[in-house]
Amino acid sequence: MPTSLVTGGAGFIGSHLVERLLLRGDHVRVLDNFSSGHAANLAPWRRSIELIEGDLRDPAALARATAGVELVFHQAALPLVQQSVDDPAITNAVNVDGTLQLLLAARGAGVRRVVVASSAAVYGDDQQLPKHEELPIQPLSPYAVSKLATEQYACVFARLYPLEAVALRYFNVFGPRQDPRSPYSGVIARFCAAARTGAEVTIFGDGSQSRDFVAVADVVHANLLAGDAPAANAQVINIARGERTSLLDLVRLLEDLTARPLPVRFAPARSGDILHSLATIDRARVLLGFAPQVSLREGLRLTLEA
Ligand code: UD2
Repeated sequence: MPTSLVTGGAGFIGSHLVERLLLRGDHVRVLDNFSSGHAANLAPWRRSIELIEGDLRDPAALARATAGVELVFHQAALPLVQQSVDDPAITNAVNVDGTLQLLLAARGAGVRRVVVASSAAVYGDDQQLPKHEELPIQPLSPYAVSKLATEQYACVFARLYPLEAVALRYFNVFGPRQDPRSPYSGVIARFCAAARTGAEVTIFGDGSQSRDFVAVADVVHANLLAGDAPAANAQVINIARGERTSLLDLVRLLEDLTARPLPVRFAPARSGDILHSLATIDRARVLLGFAPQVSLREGLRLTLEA
């Protein structure tokens, strides 16, 4: 039974990865410092996994976490754009240095492949749509810089050393267990939480802005494919659904699913907000054999039910 390590396994995407890796029969180890992850996310599988409470900045924790591991799924990071603007040094220490230390530990432990999580944030607000991986990148926040460094370090390690690595550029991921409580939580987490109780939602701007929303189950599926696909080594790959949906359409879909109106308050657009985001997922199709399985409607239904 191969051992897979999920860093950030107590987080939203990480905990879904843990669940799927256990289902396919892997021995699963989690490294998490619970800075934004929650023990509750792992509760159903707590007895089936090895949990290391530790930090990416701690070489001893990384050595323990990577020992005997074949595959690493690196989801741990400081995820908030605004936090990175307020304190770039800590974002760099965790997301950049932490990733470098993890790659070094993985190399030292003889890990076969590391799959790292990057973000569509690296594209900045380039107006060209859809975003494909060859577009000029334009990070607009220290967070985006840290994700760019993450993917570049992964690819450089794959070229220099006997360690395979793949970087996945996630677009707007949504699904059960995404924390709706922070003001910076994803829009779907917030709108689904409101739709369950009939509470009001706030749309920043006129609601015509659109995103390429991808269900967490599809992101997990892409990770599993990226763990094995030979042609994916040293590549950066968009992970999205390849369709965009406006916030107004999102509200209509939620109203339809819950069979009741969702009250909307309009507020001024957030500064720094981009208008539209859409990915081309041709590279994921070709290199990973990836095809999204979960429609937005089905993904919303699952999120509402959770
Ligand atoms: C996503 C990522 C972020 C960063 C960024 C880079 C998520 C959750 N966030 O931010 O980490 O990578 O992309 O471009 O994936 N909105 C509302 N009402 C709300 C919440 C949001 O109108 O209550 C709007 C928001 O102003 C934006 C849109 O919804 O226009 C999507 O917001 P988001 O925070 O879900 O995601 P995004 O794309 O800004």
